[in-house]
Amino acid sequence: MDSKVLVIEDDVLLRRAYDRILSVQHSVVSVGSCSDALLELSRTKFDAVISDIDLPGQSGVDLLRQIRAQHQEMNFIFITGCPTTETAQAAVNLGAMGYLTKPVAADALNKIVAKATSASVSAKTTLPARLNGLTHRFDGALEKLWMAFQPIVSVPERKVMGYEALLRTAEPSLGAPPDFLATAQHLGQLDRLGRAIRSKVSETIATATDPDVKFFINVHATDLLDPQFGSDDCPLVPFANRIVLEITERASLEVIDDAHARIARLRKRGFALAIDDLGAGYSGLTSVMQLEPEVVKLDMSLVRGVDKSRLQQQFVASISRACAGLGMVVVTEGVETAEERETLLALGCTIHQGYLYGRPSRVLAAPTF
Ligand code: G
Ligand code: MN
Repeated sequence: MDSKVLVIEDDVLLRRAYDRILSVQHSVVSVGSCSDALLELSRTKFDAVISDIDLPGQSGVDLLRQIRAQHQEMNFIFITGCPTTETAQAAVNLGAMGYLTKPVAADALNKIVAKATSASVSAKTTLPARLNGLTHRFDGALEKLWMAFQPIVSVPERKVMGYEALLRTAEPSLGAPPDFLATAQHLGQLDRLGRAIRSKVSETIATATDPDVKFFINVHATDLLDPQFGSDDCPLVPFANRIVLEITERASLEVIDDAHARIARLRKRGFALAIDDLGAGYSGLTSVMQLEPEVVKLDMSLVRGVDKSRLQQQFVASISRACAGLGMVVVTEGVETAEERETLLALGCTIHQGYLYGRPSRVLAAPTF
């Protein structure tokens, strides 16, 4: 009994039933929520995961997507009460091994779990072959990479001040950008991905004639380590004075040797700097103070429902006042409703980004006001 199986099912009776059936041949851990599942996965190496699709607060498909980001090779089996083609499609795209419909018969469950756990055991011996498959998918995703552009607007002037470039790929199994990034990291291919992004973005900037329209590009902490980035071979360099590099507040710059010196070199070449996702948690305002960016982007968690929360209003007002006082431009991200727009304007935040003005799109689309 050396195979380990994680069962995720919020219905206590079903959970006990699966546990009982599977415990005969496997060592089983069963949990009732996504957060407990993620906790168990961080502690133990499982050979297979069986998950209900309808979980409280989150769909099993989203959970699988999240787990895939950390555990590329995990064998997944879904159980659902009401099968739809969308969930089936999503499950297949994410590489789920099987799909059972409720009520689940004991022998069907045993059979599919046996298949999953033996796949895991053989994977241990044929890891290079499996990595080959992943590499192949990653190469496909890179080939089918494209960039979406979302407008950033000055609301009082009804003017576009820039576009944020966002990663996309037409390869379905890596369609979610976090999965694509995690796979690049897993395969040690972040440099290749970063270079492909920079090359694609530069093609679009070359077509944009207005020099006042800036391009905001997300920079992964490890991009800073790529010698090509900011060198004469970097396709963004000719456009540097129209580019704002977004460094997320979550990026742990401390792990990068001389990150600050590397950022200083990029600025010397003419790039501006933005702190992304400010207020999403993590290191707080310290990175802003240290990097003195030209732009700060307030995270959408501060914007969502800002019209209804006095606490959020206070946060947004005080952070943006402090940043503006230091000469930084404040962008509020994820503005979706007219109420959020009006509240932000009343708080003095005039530069907005969000679905209210435009979704990310292949072309440099004009925003709606
Ligand atoms: O972490 P970063 O700020 O770079 O993430 C930007 C992400 O936010 C993109 O994936 C983009 O599609 C998404 N996004 C942009 N505007 C909105 C919005 O108004 N609402 C929501 N929910 N997401 C948005
Ligand atoms: Mn961003």
